[in-house]
Amino acid sequence: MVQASENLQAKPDLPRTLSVAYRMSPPTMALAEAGTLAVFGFDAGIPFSEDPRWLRVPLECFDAPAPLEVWHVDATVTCGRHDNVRWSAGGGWLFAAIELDERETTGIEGAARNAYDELCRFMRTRDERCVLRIWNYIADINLGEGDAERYKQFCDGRASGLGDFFAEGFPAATAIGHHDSEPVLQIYLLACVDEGIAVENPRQMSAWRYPRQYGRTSPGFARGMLMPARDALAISGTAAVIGHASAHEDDLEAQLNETLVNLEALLAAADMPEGFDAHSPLKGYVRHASDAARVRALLQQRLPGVPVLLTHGDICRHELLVELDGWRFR
Ligand code: 3EB
Repeated sequence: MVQASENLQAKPDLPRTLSVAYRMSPPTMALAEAGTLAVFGFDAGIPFSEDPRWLRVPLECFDAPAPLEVWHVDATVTCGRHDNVRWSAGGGWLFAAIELDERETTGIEGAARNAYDELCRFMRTRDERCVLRIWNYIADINLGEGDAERYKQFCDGRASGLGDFFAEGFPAATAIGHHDSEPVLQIYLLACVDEGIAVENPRQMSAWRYPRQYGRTSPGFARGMLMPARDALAISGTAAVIGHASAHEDDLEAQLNETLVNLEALLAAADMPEGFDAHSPLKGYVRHASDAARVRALLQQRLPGVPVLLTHGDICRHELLVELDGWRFR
């Protein structure tokens, strides 16, 4: 997608973006603060809370103790539940999450269809109808061969549950495999009353144009999404994909370097300043736990001072060993 460059300039009249940060504090403290839209825990042992703004993400964190991810808005936040959807909203922003157990929905395709169908029905009740960013965490993502691989079944179910909901353009997204003991599909999203701008990566084919070899249904996501005020870029799951092909099979360091080149190209396409800083929370997904220390060392060298939450997750193509996503704030 080519954007007129004036579209990318800051729009100070629109609501400032929410803030996203990693913090070492108890979830109850983060939830008690004014303006907390959502709090994410990455440590399997974190105690459960009934607050709809609290979400335990089913990924092990390589940092112990794991930090929390906290989303803040400059407004009063309300929250609630709507069937299987939990949500919170304030200042024009909306967080919504759904978790469906595949054992109750005949597998991953049905779970994805039902989850997206329910999320879309919920979104149609809200004023915050512009979905900017989605995260998908899927059990056993690479199980199965060819079109039967579970990630591809997920893509089929996602497309069928969405129908034409994203006919005007896809949000930024991540789809990662988790290793939780329960086969639960977890999806959460960020939406706003105002539209963002989808950004594509000039080094990568747009995912919705991927050729048939990657599955019956092309994955529907944008490489990045500029927030409505153009003050932050939400970065989709980014790996060593050039054009549509995976690069550097079996070479962790080369894949990570290629991913960083892809991220810089995306920042440039979004007219964001180059590089990352202390206010650019990134997340790393590492396929093999034995690679975590190497990934951390390489990232500390290449992105010094940048907060990176490193998790154990499977990338949706079996040959990919590492993926990054996150935020660049202007
Ligand atoms: C890629 O570049 C890696 O299916 O929503 C990245 C981000 C990937 C999102 C998705 C998939 C998705 O194709 C895979």
